[in-house]
Amino acid sequence: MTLNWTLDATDGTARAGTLRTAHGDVPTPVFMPVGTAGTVKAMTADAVRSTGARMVLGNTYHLMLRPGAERVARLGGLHRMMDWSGPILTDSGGFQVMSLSGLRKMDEQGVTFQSHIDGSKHRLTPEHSVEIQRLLDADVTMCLDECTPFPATEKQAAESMRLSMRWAARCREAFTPREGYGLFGIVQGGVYPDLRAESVDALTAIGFEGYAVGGLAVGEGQEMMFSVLDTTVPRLPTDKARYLMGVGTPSDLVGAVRRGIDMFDCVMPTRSGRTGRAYTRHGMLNMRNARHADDGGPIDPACTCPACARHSRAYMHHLFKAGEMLGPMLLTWHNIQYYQDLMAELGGAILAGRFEETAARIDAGWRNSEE
Ligand code: PRF
Ligand code: ZN
Repeated sequence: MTLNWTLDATDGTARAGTLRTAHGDVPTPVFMPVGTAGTVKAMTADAVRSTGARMVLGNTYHLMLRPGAERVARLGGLHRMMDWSGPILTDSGGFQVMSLSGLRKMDEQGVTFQSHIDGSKHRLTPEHSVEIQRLLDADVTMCLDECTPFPATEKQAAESMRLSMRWAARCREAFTPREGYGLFGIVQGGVYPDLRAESVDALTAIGFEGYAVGGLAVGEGQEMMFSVLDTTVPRLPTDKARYLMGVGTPSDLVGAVRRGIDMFDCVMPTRSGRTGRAYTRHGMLNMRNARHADDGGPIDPACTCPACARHSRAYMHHLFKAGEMLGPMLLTWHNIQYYQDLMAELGGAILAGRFEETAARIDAGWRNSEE
């Protein structure tokens, strides 16, 4: 057996389930903090775990360039290297090549690109990406794909999606099944329902341990993203995990869980935390804002993280104004805690058959944000 996902409950089209991996079970819906370069930035692995996070994401692109996949393997794999004993999903590299590297060239075989670190030339093919993810020891390997840019004409989106589907078949061939490990296909097709449907059919004909929806949150807006999910998700197999890549805001997560998505990753909580922005049950706060300078209260009284349990908004404001590194550390912790609490709340609501009332309450908190 490879890795599997089982359904525990549904409420409307929202689902609660369990993902079973070589490094443990993960209740879904799940949010995976982003650990791009072998670290969830500003957090120790113990701190990440203490928020309730059960699974993290790593990146093929960054780790192949530095410290190198073979070296990670020699160091005992990514779990061992970063002291994360839970499951890890690694992205395949295609998306990061497009967003980060300099000169790059796509052809049928793969993608050639220049490192954003030192300009050196590298090549990634579907086979090579799968091999790197094996060396990293990823519980979930992602197929190499091309994230179709937005906007794209239907013809561009079709050609891009069909290339990703041919690559998906090659990834399936290159992946060696192992107990507790799995390969996920990635649906592309831009904002075009017929292309999304063709992509789902191509992937399900090949067969994967889970299905990701890619190519969203690239500028199309929430309404369009939800409309793509409305036509795409119902076509996906009901007995496999569904992962929405690189999404999103709390309101995106609520809307996507409502539409049957089980897994998420996003840099928002970590990246925002490093720049002073705090997610709370009452919207977003900017800790650099002068109105927090004398506020002795916590960021969010309902939060159990150390920033909220032991410190004031005034102290957080001071740390960011003074450029102290504890500011980003504490606020990253808080934001990951917020995302974990949000997902646990949604999961609990699905199990209790109260998804819609919980979703409405969470959405209401987001009507007044500082920025
Ligand atoms: N493909 C891959 N990784 C991704 C995306 C994608 O389309 C996205 C799109 N939001 C984020 N990360 N491989
Ligand atoms: Zn907190």
